[in-house]
Amino acid sequence: VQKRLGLKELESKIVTAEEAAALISNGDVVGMSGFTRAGDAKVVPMALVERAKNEEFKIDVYTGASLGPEVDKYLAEAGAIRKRGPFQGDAGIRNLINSGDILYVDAHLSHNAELVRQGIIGPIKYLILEAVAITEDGLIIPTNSVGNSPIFAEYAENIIIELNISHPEALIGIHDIYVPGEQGKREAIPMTDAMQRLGDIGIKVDPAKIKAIVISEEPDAPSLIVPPDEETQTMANILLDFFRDEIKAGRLTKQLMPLQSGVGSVANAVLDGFADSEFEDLIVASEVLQDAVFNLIDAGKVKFAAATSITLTEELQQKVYGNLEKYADKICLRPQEISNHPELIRRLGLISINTALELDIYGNVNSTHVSGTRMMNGIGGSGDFARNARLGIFVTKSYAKGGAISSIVPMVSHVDHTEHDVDVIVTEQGIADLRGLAPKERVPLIIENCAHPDYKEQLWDYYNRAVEATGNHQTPHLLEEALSWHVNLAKNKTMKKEVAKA
Ligand code: 0RQ
Repeated sequence: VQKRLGLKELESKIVTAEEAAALISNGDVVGMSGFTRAGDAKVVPMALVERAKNEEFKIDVYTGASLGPEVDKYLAEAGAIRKRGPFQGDAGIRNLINSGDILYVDAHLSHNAELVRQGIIGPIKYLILEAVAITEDGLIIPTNSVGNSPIFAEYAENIIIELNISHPEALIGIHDIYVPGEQGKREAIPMTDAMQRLGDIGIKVDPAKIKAIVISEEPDAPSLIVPPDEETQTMANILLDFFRDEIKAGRLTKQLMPLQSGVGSVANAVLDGFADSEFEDLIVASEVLQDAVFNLIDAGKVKFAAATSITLTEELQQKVYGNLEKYADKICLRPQEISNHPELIRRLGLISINTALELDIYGNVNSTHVSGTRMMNGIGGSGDFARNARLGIFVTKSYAKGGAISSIVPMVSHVDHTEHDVDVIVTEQGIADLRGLAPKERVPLIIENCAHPDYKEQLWDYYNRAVEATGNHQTPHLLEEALSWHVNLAKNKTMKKEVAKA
């Protein structure tokens, strides 16, 4: 502890988790560190769970992104969360959001910091921030995520530090904390290369704001991705072939452009596909570094990887955190405002790969709402990247729930990424390159290349009748039927219907 707490005047602030939790009041807006189950505040939230069992206690919780079970399961299920933002990914809190017990603000992850600056999120009474160390000059060194912690730390009235001594000291030096100033007075973000460092190794805070320090040894909950299967492998191969064609066309080189890949099993599998490829000197400029990125560093394919969090399975946690020195000069963790900044995504020319739940015959994508109403996880950073990337790619299997659901529908039941933000779609069936195409040019590519064979005829039937009924409008739809596939699913547990043969 002595070694990790450089600023000696703070030693008197060391308290138990219960004492720290007692500082927070019913009704407070609380910021917490953590991004995709990495770098979460853990022990103080668990002490809040105990409080909520014995007294009326509800707070608003804002984080970087999804947290592990301490907050997004136990604190939620204790009834202690009134409002949650900007992202979650746990069945516990998801169920409470969808039963109306918790309000959920699902937002672009790069937008949060601006909302804090404007006071829309706030006033933040407390920030609970997991740190690996506090330096002599008072810099707070976050653990394996940065997320929104720098902006929360700037605006929070009070800060509680969870000094987690189980995280390796080798984390010190991998963060790059740069916080843009007020809009209107702000300089251009001085990054022209994804490997550049811009800021400090830690978060500068006024030590007077630090009201408590709790020593913790709680590990992060491991990530839950499942390994690649035959279909995700096929999707990876399709995507690699697409990149090869782009190289032939002179639009990309073997180094590609900086890669962003979303969370989840499919996105991880697609990245894994690079391991046996000819691509090299790849740079990852993403928001989450999952297992695949470290495997690609080991395979000599990735030369640098920047993000705002490192989220690993148990197996990879041991391998990476046990040998962090080996990766230290190849990785960098930034605030999510920077990793997801539209200015940088556009300037650096990112290739972004994110996952859809469903998409429609014109290329609109739903990544968040099952059948239009039930929240899955949230938009996360997928919108930050898709809209601003050089190449916005969406991947999904062509079907879900054993084939009862077609991931390609006449009209998406909720729109996260509009047709204007979607360049390329990949399913295990094939690829649709939509760039430069008008809506009616996209339809045959999406249906023929991407839809599951069981649903192709049904999609054509819808489209052909829509063209006829509208007199060939720009974007033909049968409004009374556009969502009928979802209605059929709700009633009959399948999207399949008998199609009258033309
Ligand atoms: O449910 O496990 O109960 O069967 O959705 O689907 O195919 O396992 O895919 O794990 O990659 O998650 C979009 C949710 C995909 C995720 C989403 C069901 C399916 C399964 C999961 P079961 P898969 P993944 C960076 C970027 C938005 C945020 C984002 C996500 C479950 O990738 O949240 O991209 N993305 N952030 O059966 C009903 C459909 C369905 C369906 C799949 N059409 N209808 N259920 N499922 N398609 C990270 C951050 O921003 C932090």
